[in-house]
Amino acid sequence: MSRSTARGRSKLRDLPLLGWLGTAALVALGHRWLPDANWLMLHLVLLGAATHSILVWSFHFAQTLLRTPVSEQQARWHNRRLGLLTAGAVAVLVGVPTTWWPLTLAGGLVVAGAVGWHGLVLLGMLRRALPARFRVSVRYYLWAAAALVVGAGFGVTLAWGWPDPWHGRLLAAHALTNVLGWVGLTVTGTLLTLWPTMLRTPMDTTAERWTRQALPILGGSILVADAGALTGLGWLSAVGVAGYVLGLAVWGRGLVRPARTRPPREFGPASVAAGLAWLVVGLVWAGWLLATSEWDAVEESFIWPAAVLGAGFAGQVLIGALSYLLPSVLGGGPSVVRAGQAWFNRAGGFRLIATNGGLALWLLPTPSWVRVTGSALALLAAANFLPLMVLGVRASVAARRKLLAGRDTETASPGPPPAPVERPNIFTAGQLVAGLTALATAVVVGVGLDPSAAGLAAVPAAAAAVQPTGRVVRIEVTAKDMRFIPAEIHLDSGDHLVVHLTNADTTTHDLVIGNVRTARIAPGAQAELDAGLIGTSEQGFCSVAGHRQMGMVLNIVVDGAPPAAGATAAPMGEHEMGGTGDQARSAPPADTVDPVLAPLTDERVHRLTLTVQEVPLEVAPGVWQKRWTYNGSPVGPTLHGRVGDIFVITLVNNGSMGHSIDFHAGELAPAVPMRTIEPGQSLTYRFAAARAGIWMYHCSTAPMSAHIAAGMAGAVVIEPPGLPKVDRSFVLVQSEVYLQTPAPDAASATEVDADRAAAAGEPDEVVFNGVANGYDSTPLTARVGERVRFWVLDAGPNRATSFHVVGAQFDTTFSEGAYLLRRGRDPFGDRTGGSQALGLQPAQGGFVETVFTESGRYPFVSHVMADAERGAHGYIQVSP
Ligand SMILES: [Cu+2]
Repeated sequence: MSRSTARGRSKLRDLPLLGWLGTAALVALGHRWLPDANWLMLHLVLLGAATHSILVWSFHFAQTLLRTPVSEQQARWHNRRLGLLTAGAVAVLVGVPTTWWPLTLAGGLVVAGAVGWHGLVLLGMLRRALPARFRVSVRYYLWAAAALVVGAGFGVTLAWGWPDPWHGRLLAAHALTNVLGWVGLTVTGTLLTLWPTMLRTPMDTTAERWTRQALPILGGSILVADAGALTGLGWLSAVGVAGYVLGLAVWGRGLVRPARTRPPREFGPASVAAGLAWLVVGLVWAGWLLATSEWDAVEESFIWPAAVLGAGFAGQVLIGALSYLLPSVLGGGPSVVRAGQAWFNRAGGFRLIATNGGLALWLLPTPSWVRVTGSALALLAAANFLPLMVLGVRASVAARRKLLAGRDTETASPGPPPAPVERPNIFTAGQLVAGLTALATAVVVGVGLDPSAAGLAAVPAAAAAVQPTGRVVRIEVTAKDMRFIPAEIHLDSGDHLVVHLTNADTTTHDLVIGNVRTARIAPGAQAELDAGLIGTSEQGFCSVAGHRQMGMVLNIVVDGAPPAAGATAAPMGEHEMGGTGDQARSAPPADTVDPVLAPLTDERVHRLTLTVQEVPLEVAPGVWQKRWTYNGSPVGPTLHGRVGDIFVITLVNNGSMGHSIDFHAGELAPAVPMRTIEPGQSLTYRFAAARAGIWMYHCSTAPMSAHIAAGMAGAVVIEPPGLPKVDRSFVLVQSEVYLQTPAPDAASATEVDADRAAAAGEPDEVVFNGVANGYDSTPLTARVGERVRFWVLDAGPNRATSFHVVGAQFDTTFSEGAYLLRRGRDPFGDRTGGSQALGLQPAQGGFVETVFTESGRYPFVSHVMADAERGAHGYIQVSP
C-alpha cells in the first residue's frame, strides 16, 4: 500500500466524521435559534457520524475477522460507497428541514443503496471466507445493513407527511429500526471482539456463544417492536423493546469476565461502557413511553429517550471505540500506538464525568437553568474529542514516520525489544475532583441564573398607614382548577400578610393583592407575595385575563371590618363605553387583512408555524386593543387545501399566558394536540382534512370566550374535488370585540374585557377579519359578470351572523357540508332558486356565490343589523 493511498484513505475515513460531529456540536450550541435543531442534532450524529463510521469499521472488522484482505480495487469501491453515503446523508439533512420531499427521497434512496451495497459486499466476503471464528459478527453486520435499508424506507415515508396517529407510528418504527437495528446490532456484533481487545485482556470463551444466541432475540425483537408501531399497538412495540433488552442481557454475559479481569481504566472502554448503560436507560424509557402514551404524543415525548440514545449511547460508544481504534489500526508497534493513545486518553476521566454527569443533570427534573448548564457542560466535554482526535491521529502518523525513517537507516541493528503498552488510568484523583467540581459548578451557576428556583424572588411590600399588630401571618395558598385554596383568609387589622403561592394548576397564574403582585408563575412553580400590612378587607385575584371572572379570587377578610367591595360576585357586563360601531369615524382607516383566498398550491402537506403574540392592533379605525393573535394578524391566517391534505402546524406560545389551538378541520382525540402550552413552549398539531368546508380554528384555553374574542381564531378552507372554479374568492371571518377601554393608540391599548365576553353581553365591535368597517375604506373588488364566491365563517365567540350583500342575490349557498342551493337549482327543478342571506351560528361556515350584473358599490353586512352597525360591514367595488 503506497503512502499516498493510505493518507487518502484515512482522509475519507476521518474527515467526514469530523465534519458531521463538528456540525452537530455547532447545531447544539445554536439550537435555541435553529428550527428543527433536535432533528438536526440526532441525524448529524446518527445518520452522519455513526453511519459513516459503521460503514468504515464494519468493513475493516469483516476483513480482519474473516481473514479476507481486500484488493486495491475493492478498497476503491468501498471509498465510492462512502462518498455515496455522504452525498445521500447531506441530501436528507437538507431535504427534511426544507420539506423538499423529492430531495429527501433521493437522499434516502442513496443512503439505503450505499448501505445495501455494503451489506451485499459483506455477504460475499462471508461466503468466500474459510471457516473462521467470529463469523457471527459479520452476520450482525448483515442484519444491521438490512435494518438500515428498511429504517431509511420508514424515514423517507415519514418525511412525505402524515397526520397523527400515522406520523407517530411511522416515527416510532423508523427510530426503532435504525437505532436498535443499524446502530445497536453493529455495536453488539463489534464489541464481541473489540471489548476484550480494548481492555487488552483475553476474551471470555463463552462470549461467542452468547453473541450467537442473542442475534435471533435481538433481531426478532426489532420485528416485534416495528409490528407494534405500525399496527398502532403500543404495548406490542414495548414488548419488542423489552425483548431487545433481554437480548442485550444474553449478549452482555460475554462482556462481564473481561471487564472483571481488567476494569476499564482507559478512555475508550470506559466511554463504551457508559454508552451501553445509557442504551439500557434509553430503551427502558422508550419502552415505557410506547406502552403508556398516545401515538400523537410520540414525537414530543420521544425527544428525551432519543437524546439518551443519540448522545448518551451512540455518541459515547462512537467516541470510545474511535479512541481505541484510531491510534491502534495504524500499526507500527507499541511506541506508535502509545503516542496516539496519550492524546485520546487526555483528561479522559474529567471528560467522562462531565459528559455523563452533565447529561444526567439535563435529563433529571432539575431547575431549568441547571439543565441548561448541565447540557452545556456535557456538550463541551464531549466536543473535546474533536481536537484530541486530530492531534492523536497526527501524533500516531508522526511517530510511525519517525519509526520507519529509523528502520531505513538502521536496518541492521535489531534495536531494543518493544516495551509493552502501558495501561494508563484515566480515573486519577485529580481527574475525579476536576469532573465533580465542574458538575458542582454547573449546578451552582444554574441555580444562580434562576433565583426563583431557590425561592429568592422578593416583592417589595406596600406601605400602609395602619396600626401594626406586629404579627406576621404566613399563609399557604394553592392555585388549582381556577380557584385559590383557601379562597378566604381571616386577619386582624394591622397584620402583616405573606402569601406563599403554589401553582398546582395546568396553566399560568399570578396573585395580585392591592398594589403588589407575584410574577406570572408556571404550573408547578411557586412564588411568595409580601402583601404588607392589611388594614381593611380586600380581594386578591389572578390577573391573567378572564381568570378573575372564572373565580380566581382570594378574599382577605379583616375581622370586624366591612367586607371588601366586589367580595361577592363580580359585576358582569358593566361598561361605560357605548358601541363604536357605526359612528362617524374621523381616524384614518385601520390596516385590513387581504380578504382574497390565496390560490391552491400543489402542496399535499401544509406546514405552518403559528406564533402566539399579544400585540396592540386596531380593531376599528382609531380604536386599539391589545389583541391575542396567531402570527400577529388581526384574524388567524387562512389555511387553504384540498380534501385529503395533511396539515402540520407548529404552535409557538410567545405570549404571557397559556394558549392553545383547536382545528375543527381535523378529527382527533383532543387531549394532547389541543392542550394549553405555557409561554415559551411549542407543540406540533397534525391533522388530515377529510371533509370539505370552511372550518374554524381557535384557542381553546379557558375562558374561551375571552381568548376567541381577543383574536385567537381563524379559518381553514378545504376544497372538495371538483369544486367549480370561480373568478374571485374571498374569506370573511366574523367575530366580536369586547373593549375594556376604547384606547386611541397602541400605547394605551388594554386587553379583552373578559367579563363582557363571558357574559355574552353587547360587544363594542363586530368585525370581519378582525377590523370593524375595515373594508369600508379598502373595498373588495370584482367586475360585472364575474362569479364571486364568499367563504364566510362565524368565529363568535357568542353571536350568529346573517351574511348578506346589499343589491345582490346568491344563486349558490353551501352551509356546513351541504349545498342549500346550487347554481339556482331549487327543489322545484327550476333554475331560478335564489338566496338572500347565509345564516351561521358561532363555529359554522359556508360559502355563497353571486354574479354582479351592474357596476357599483355593494355593501356586504351581517343582517343582524345591530352588528352591521357595530362594524360587520364592508363594500365590494364592482367595476364594468
Ligand atoms: Cu389563547
